[in-house]
Amino acid sequence: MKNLYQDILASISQKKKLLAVLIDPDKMAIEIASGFIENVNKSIATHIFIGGSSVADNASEKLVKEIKSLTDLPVILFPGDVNQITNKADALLFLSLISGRHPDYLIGKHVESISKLRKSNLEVIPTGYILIENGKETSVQKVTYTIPMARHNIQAISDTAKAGELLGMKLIYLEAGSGATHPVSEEIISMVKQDLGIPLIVGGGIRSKDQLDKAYNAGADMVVIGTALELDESFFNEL
Ligand code: 1GP
Repeated sequence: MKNLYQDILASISQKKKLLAVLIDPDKMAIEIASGFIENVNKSIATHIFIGGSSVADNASEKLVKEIKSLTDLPVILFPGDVNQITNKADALLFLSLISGRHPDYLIGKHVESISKLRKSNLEVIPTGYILIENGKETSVQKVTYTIPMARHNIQAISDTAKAGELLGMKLIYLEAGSGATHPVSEEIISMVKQDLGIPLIVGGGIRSKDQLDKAYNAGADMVVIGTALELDESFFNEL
């Protein structure tokens, strides 16, 4: 069986930068998936993430199944809730919202998901998920009733990421939120990265090649782009 986490580590040690295209099953109709995935396949994308804040039961499974038939790229679940977990994907980001203090998103949903995970052969990748204030309220904030971390309090963000690593998490995801006004700043990315021994994912509000390069140069190992590609597929060409 493939080990996607080991592949991520190997790519990073070869100084390769990774790009995940995020697809929200709530926003992508199955009928248009094939045209979109054709563009993903031709692009520099290395991974496909599937997930959203609130997705109808079975929508995630149907979309993952369709996408798996259209691409060889690894398909990783980035679920907003337990109902988005499907065995049809390759791996699952087992997200713990460590920027917040809501027990459901720190451990509760994880316990709820175990009966599903016991029966699946998904690769489970524990991921510390850190929501950072971006200028407007995001859906993660609304759904989880948690407060994002203040942008200016970089030390606290870095301490939170390090605590996640020391708790045994294998990835840290700095999230500005889908459609964020301000992506996570280079200053935050670089300070978090300096002190981190595990791969760093950055996402939220990245809309240009310049912003993508800045995130990479500041230390992001993987960048996630959703909204910009959803709204305008010609952005694939720019990338
Ligand atoms: C959201 O980080 C991802 O969870 C991607 O954000 O949709 O703004 O690209 P965008």
